[in-house]
Amino acid sequence: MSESEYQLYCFAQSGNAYRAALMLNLIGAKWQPIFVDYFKAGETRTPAYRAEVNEMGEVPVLVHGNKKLSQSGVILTYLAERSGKFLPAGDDERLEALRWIIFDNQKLNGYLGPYRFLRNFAKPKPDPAIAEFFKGRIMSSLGILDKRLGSRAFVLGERPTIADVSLVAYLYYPPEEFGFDIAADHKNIGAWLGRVKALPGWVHPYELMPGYPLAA
Ligand SMILES: N[C@@H](CCC(=O)N[C@@H](CS)C(=O)NCC(=O)O)C(=O)O
Repeated sequence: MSESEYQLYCFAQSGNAYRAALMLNLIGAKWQPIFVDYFKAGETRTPAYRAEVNEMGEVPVLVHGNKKLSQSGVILTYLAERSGKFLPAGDDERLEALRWIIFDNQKLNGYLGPYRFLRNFAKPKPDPAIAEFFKGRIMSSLGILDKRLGSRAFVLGERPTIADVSLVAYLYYPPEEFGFDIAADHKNIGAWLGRVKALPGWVHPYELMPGYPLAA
């Protein structure tokens, strides 16, 4: 029996998993990672993973006792409700957090993650027109987030919530992996990333989750 209260299926290159790993750290939970060999073994695509871990074939998956939760937005909600930390206050904030988490999953990190994958890991390299289309969507969404953060310290207001933990997903990975510098090009996002980074328990994704650097 593990001494950790939580286990998290994850790997270092996954910004989707980083949301859950970061949240566990920020709330001071006792947790341990379970490494998923996504790149070499294609573990998320195996019948065993889909039967025993997640029928959706994705990380992150949070294990808590008999519970197995997937979808980072669900995991963030679960951990916020259990810990009382980063929890939106009241019905209006709860819906507002959900609105930003869905926007993030679909439009911001939902494109940024696959864009980074295509640029750094995909074989064969993608058609440049596809990468350009993704980049256009990403820049539009970054602009929306940057404008939002122009008038508040965190996504919902003056206090960090799960909306922030979701939205930082891929944003701390090195600029070379994207071919553009998100923090430098979007000043409000840059300042907000600094504020999230200053929260007790913050750790970079490559240090927080196993599997970096990639084995040759
Ligand atoms: N919306 C999901 C996205 C999860 C996701 O796409 N995870 C990727 C890794 S970064 C994955 O496991 N992909 C598996 C596959 O495509 O085979 C979440 O936020 O949890």
